[in-house]
Amino acid sequence: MEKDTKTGQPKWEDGKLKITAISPINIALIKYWGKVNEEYIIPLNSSLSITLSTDDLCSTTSVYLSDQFENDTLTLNGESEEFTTRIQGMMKVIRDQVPEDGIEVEGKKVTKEELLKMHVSVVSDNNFPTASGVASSSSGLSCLALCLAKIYGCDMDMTEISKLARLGSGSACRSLFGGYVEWDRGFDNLEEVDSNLETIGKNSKAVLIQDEKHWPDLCCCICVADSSQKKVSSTKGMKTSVETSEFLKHREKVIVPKHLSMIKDALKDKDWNALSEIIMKESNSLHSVCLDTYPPIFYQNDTTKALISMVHDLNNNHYEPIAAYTVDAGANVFLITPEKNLKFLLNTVKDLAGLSDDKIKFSFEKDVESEHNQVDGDAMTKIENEYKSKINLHQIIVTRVGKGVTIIDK
Ligand code: 2P0
Repeated sequence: MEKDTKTGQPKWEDGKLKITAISPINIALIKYWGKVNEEYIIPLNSSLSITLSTDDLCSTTSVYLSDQFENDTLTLNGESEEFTTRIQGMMKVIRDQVPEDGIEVEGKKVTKEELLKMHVSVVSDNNFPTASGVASSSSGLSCLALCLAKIYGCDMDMTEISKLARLGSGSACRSLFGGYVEWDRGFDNLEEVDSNLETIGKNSKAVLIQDEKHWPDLCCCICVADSSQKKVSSTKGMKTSVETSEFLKHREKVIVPKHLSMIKDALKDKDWNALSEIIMKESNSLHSVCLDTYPPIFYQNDTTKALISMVHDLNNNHYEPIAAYTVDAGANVFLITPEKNLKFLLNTVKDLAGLSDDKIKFSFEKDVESEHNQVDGDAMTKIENEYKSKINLHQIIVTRVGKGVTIIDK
């Protein structure tokens, strides 16, 4: 079992205990869709994601403990929010694991009884707009899980903390590690689930497949699409899929095991040809399940579809794939590409969408080599004619693979 390498400790601030962490979002390359148990948040299938750099998108969460607080509070992006049942569940797990002899912070002892009497205040902010539709649950809940484990002095490594994050939101467990991370569902056969829930709850966890240094040049352009569609939340959407989609059963039995095994090989070998194909087929498989759900769920809009077709056209006109697309429970398109293609890809999408420079967030632009001409002129003219008026974007956020959740000194 890997040991916890995050050394940050809580401190005192105005008589309150405090700890702060920053956490990345992760984008699933093998998608989590469906639960076999809602209470323990046990997924129908294992999934695998790329962790994106906190330099570009992150949640910053501070947890305070004090006997001066009258109740537990949660503030998200400056707004007061209810403590959800899921967060209360996380608190219970943590409070059950407080060490018998309490904790010592900056030379001052706090007994277990004192810790348990204190109320908690959670303050969390994202450095990206909620309106972007980029899901923040993976960063927010992973951040909270690490802060809670640390402030209560629990003896938990990152694997254990991933199980706690999972109880807050399934996909959050994958943000505990950087690089390429699997959420192992925790069981082999569906038949064993009902009678073994507690054991499976202990086995369902994040596993580091390759860290961020293994394949550091994979980048991601997050194409934030205009979407006026009514949004079906992932939690609700995946529940309806479990209840109604026959195709989801095939996905669990056949497609996901195959894609998982292939993607691990592709990552190990840094095989971009193989990786890009699996990423795109997986995304298409998720949205096929959504269409097979009754009533169907439509997350993709015309922009999403145009970007998907455009990627295939670009890839068909190059000796190797230029980019891979992946789409979650929304219209946004995540374009994954090796760094050598990044500027060409970004400029192509930016021009097709008619975006001005102020709509592009690209923090590491100066570290990236300038654009190479990837696709010949005739093919580019065709692509421009085909997609010019079909791509409507709010903004593009450029990022790359990065580290997992980290305690910071704040
Ligand atoms: C994923 N998604 O693997 C998939 C792909 C959306 C599409 O995980 O109910 O917010 O909190 O466990 O984690 C979104 O689902 O759902 C999600 P809950 P979550 O990233």
